[in-house]
Amino acid sequence: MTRARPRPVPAAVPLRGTLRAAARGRHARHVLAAALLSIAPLAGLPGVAPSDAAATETAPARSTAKPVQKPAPQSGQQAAQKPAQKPAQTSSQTSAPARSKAALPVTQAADYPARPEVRDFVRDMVERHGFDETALLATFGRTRTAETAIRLMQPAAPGFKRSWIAYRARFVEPVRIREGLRFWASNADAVRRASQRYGVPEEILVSIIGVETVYGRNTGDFRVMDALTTLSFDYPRRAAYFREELEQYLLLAREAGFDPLDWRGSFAGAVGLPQFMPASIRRHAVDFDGDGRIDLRGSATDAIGSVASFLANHGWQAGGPTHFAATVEDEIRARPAVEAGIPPRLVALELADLGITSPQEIPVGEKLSLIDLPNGDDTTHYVLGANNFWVVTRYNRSYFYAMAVIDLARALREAMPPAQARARE
Ligand SMILES: [Ca+2]
Repeated sequence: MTRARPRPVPAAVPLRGTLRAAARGRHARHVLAAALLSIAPLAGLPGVAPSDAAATETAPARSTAKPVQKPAPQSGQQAAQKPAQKPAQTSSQTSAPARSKAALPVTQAADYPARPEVRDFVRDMVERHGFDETALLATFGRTRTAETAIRLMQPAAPGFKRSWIAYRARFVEPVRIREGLRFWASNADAVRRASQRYGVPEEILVSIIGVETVYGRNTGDFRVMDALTTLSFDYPRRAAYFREELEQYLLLAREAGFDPLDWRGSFAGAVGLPQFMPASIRRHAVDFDGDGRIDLRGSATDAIGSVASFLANHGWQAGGPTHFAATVEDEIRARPAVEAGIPPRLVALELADLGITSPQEIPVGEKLSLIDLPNGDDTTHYVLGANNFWVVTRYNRSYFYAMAVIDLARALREAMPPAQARARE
């Protein structure tokens, strides 16, 4: 019998626990850095982001995915871990954190214009989008191979055991809660306006930006052009996805009038406070501060509005639940529900047939999915994901990620109700 309800939010996650988690983690260095961030909040160490390693393995049937925000890893369902990133200054930050060695991408010279597949790509951009062939080849001539990006894209080592508790502790932690409250208070109008316009709770918007970049501190130090080109042409497993993103990025650069080599982002090419991939910028980002341009790197207001727009465009139901507590009688009997994947498809009666119930009242007809949150060799936690849980996984396909966003949101909400946030403004 396993019973899992969202764990109560600890008042403070002990640093030591985070360090222990770091020692276990595949991206130990980054976790460690995040832990250190709580000692020296402005030291500029890279944050940790959801890792596919921490989140995958089960639940294969996730094929109904709409375009995702983050590149899904090789297994096809869980999003890539986020890169080691460089802190960036944003309008909401008063201090500019120092650079960290750990966050610096390692690159090497490459002769991309000489490669036939790159020339094919360029020719295609010329034919379909009217790019200047010589100019685009020159851009590729200045592009370097981001070796770190390839390394960070590697899937988890076989035998790696995910731990939801360790993963959660990286995100629902004192620095993000403290900085989240600060960000919420100093952007109270934008957060409220975005919530009202798009129907997404304020704390979810604040939480996502915290999980992604610790409110702009860790937006990435990779040249986006290097990252996307490397993953398009030197990482075959994800080449199709990244070539699309590279195409979108070049279109974006042309539309917005910047040099593609100027922008920095994550190892996967995600940009700004909310870490949008180029296709998502073009499709979902909004100019929410009304200055006539979309700026996810410098405008917290644009970032907030864009996160809300993204979630609304992916089907967020205003006022709807994210999840319910689950009681699983027998894990083997419940297995078909886990294997059915994240998309909510099962109603309470169908779940009951598999020995899955909830201590909470579930509305009749509510479609749910059974989310398993393993803890290494310890007891697996379960929740019942509703539509809005699914929508968060469109931002990053990892359901560990989605649950962490939801739990951090709850911690933020409990720590500061919006009325208080407004009063503090
Ligand atoms: Ca703007």
